Amino acid sequence: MKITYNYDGKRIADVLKRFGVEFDSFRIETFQSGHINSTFKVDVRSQGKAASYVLQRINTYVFPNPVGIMENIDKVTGHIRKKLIAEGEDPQGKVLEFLKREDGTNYYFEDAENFWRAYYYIPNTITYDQAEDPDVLKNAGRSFGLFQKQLCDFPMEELQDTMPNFHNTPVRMKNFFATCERDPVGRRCEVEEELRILREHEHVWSQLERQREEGILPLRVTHNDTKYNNILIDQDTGEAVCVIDLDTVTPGLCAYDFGDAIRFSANFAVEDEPDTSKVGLNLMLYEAFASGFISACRDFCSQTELESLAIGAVTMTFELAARFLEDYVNGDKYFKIHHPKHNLERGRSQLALALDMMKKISQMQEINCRCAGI
Ligand code: GN1
Ligand code: MG
Repeated sequence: MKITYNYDGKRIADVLKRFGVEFDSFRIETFQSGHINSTFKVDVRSQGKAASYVLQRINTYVFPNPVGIMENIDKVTGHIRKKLIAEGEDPQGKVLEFLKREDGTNYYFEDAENFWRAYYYIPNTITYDQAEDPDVLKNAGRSFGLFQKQLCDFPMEELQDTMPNFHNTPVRMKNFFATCERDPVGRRCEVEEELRILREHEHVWSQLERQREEGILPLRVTHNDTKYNNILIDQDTGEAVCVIDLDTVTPGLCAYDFGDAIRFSANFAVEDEPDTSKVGLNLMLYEAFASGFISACRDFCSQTELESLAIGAVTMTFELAARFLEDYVNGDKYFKIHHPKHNLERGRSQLALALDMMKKISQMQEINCRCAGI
């Protein structure tokens, strides 16, 4: 993870004080890997004692109901914490713990555009933007599977739907097609080929949603943003320690979490690789993640759900292709970009990955069956 500093440090330190943290000195680092929120690590010293916090400014364009998100997070982390305690484990460092303000809220509304939250930094952990070690990836898979397992008895109706249709792929596609129709900044001509390919694969990307509507696939509490860098890994042991980035935890399909993780971590290349000849599904990494994830899910998932996981990977990859391309055609309003064609490149890269997955779908299915013992 690349760390640079580009915010007003004093302001960030002042925000941390709003969460009741007192200190004599501070040091700030910026975490760069998320595409949405702004994240800072703040190391403080107070009377010789050191402590570290993670402070995040929530992107209110993407998350118009940040209070709802923080209320959801409070419930979900509370549920996991209780579960760990009931199992005789110490929850510290295994589930995110957000700082509460005097009024009991776990957020600070500085003004309409600046919504903040803070949690205790979990020491000796690291995040990876790319998977290199299959054993570590397997640990991450198990941990994301376990996250669903820990929440499988959570009363889903208590969660506010803060991101309606977040992984409803047909809705995402419709949005992309509609934005292309409007063509607000004259970029549609650059995505004609991608549009054609996405339309051609409707029978693939609409399948999960149809099975959900028909009640074949059940809703569960899912994470919905299972990128490899959304899990903290112990620097020494390679164990997956804690699932982070809980903004999108809402009812979803098991296959969303499996699929999104595969899309990101089992690619030969990075998510935004501009040279699409380098992009493709690495079956060795696929198997590593799948074996971990399925080992945690096979007790509570139906056979149909387990069989939906491979198509989940293809679906999430097509979906991200459409989301990046939609943002490009819409004038780059949603995802942070680092150069003008970034979203176009991301979209094309994801599309190349989805097409490669299509060629490998039966091998993916075989691996999953073997992992699930079916
Ligand atoms: C965003 O914030 P980050 O980088 O974890 C996005 C995900 C995408 C991902 C693509 C709320 O996640 O849905 O899969 O970028 N989060 C939101 O890298 O839209
Ligand atoms: Mg996120």
